[in-house]
Amino acid sequence: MAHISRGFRGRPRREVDPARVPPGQYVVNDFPVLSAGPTPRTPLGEWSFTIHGAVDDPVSWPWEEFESLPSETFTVDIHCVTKWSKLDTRWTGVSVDTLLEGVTTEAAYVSAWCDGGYTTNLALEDLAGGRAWVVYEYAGEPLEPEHGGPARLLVPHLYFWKSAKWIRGLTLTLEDEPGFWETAGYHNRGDPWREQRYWSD
Ligand SMILES: Nc1nc2c(c(=O)[nH]1)N[C@H]1C(S)=C(S)[C@@H](COP(=O)(O)O)O[C@H]1N2
Ligand SMILES: [Mo]
Repeated sequence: MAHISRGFRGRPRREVDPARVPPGQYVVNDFPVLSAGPTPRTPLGEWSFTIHGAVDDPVSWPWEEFESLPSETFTVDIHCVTKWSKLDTRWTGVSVDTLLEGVTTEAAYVSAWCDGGYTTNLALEDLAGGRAWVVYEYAGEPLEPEHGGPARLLVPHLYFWKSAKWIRGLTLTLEDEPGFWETAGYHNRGDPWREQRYWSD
């Protein structure tokens, strides 16, 4: 009689709730690195985070001040347009709501800019309401340079290219200004649940 063994072929995979996986995506356990260029390494002493553009008063925090802003630790799922999704990723950082608290603006759009020159555009609405953060810790450790350290934008409800690594600031704008991938043909908003991958979607 055959002995049915559950086997020891590596760690058992956790059951994935299909309702958590957007259309066309598959779940990965590793954390792929996707960068359009080399990894910048800006010393913390030269790092600051700036909000400017169509605002009454621009604001800027050097690293030590940024780090002491009220932070949140939270667990979210992330979805890359190249079709991998990673569930239950844990981050620590500052909510964009907190960063925008003192900011008066007529702007409806934001361009996130980074060391290295990458940009991505978002509706201000998509950064507000507790759905976007500037994070500096992943899984309880300082964010690795390859994944955007010292700090990256995290907008988990949109495809991961909107989560700009090595972020240094937000420019608030009256008109929407497509960023690096958006100019190259990717969707302007990138909602994974609507599978908004390319312009034509
Ligand atoms: N500055 C910058 N941010 C970036 C990118 C980049 O090339 N440069 N790539 C984007 C893309 S396409 C993805 S999928 C994620 C990848 O993040 P990861 O390398 O931490 O997985 O970062 C996004 N943010
Ligand atoms: Mo991506």
